[in-house]
Amino acid sequence: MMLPNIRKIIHIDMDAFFASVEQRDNPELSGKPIAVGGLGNRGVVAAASYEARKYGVFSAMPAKTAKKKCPFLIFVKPRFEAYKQVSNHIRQIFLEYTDLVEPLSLDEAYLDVTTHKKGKPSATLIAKEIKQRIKDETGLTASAGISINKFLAKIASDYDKPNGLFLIKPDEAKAFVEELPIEKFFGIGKVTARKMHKLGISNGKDLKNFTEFELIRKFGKQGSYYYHISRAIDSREVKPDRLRKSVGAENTFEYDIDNPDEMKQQLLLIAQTLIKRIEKSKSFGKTLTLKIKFSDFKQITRSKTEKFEINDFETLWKLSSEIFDLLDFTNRKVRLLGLSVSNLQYDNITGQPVQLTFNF
Ligand code: DCP
Ligand code: CA
Ligand code: CA
Repeated sequence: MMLPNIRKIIHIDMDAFFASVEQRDNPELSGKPIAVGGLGNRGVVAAASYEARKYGVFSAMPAKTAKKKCPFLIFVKPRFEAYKQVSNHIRQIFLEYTDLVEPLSLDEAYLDVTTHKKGKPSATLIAKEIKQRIKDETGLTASAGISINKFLAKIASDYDKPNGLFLIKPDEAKAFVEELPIEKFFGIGKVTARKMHKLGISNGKDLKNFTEFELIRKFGKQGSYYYHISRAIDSREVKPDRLRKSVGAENTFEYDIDNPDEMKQQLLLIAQTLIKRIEKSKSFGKTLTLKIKFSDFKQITRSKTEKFEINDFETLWKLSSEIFDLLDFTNRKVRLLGLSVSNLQYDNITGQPVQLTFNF
């Protein structure tokens, strides 16, 4: 008899990544509430140690707020080289078990261990061993999730954090998703969650009351994804070496635009979409590129690189305007405008110029 085609997917994510590296390398910081980043007057917290989280300090929080919540909070300057080094190290460990390793950012990756290189009897044992090796070789802890697909593995790694190991077994998967609050679904942000609550959807089970057609009508392309994950189905493969290189937004207009003010108005809408995507995917880059396609389909791009990651709307819009205002549109009509941010913080991990285009 053929065995059912069930995949074994592990998702590994480092605990309080930047903060843990800083605590490891500076024993004075260990056991203390620290925040990496947050320096400068518009700074935000990149990573908070678990000690700091007890006070309600979290990633992406403005430094000012963090300081109010935890007056003794120690701010530490990020050292990306150190994080990249750990990132490469854990990746080498992953690759000893399988070639199917897909990093999502510096500190996390999916591994497909359906077939693997080590002759281990179970995916859970592999995950345990990987966690132990990360601990022994880097001094840091990671959390692992194990299940039958990416969606469930990712949720599982978050379930038992920090230093977690959580398995969602094949025969438990459906029941697990039914109970899962939609806020915990990877790919459902705050806005979508609110919209779902209005429709009476608060967990996976509620989602199943809607047909795929209804969900697509209400949520666009993502509707189909929601339909399937609410049934614990996620057929996305683990794609080795794929890492987002840029994040962008663009719009092709219904008619060609010749008025620069109108173009700028459209650009503002695109920038608003882009900042949401930047925040959602945590893809903070230093280079902003404006793409313009003219009515004759000729295309130009203009870029500008900052010293810092572009992580707020004000900066994004200021840069976009600076690039746009330098252009001359005399006698030209525009059919498409686009903005993208590249030169991402996570760039160097693979060296592969692959552009990811998944939508969540
Ligand atoms: N990061 C960042 N800015 C953010 C979020 C994260 O610079 N808004 C960086 C710092 C984090 C690292 O990416 O340490 C990994 O992000 P995670 O979301 O995985 O968060 P942590 O690893 O810090 O914590 P957790 O233990 O919850 O995974
Ligand atoms: Ca992490
Ligand atoms: Ca992560």
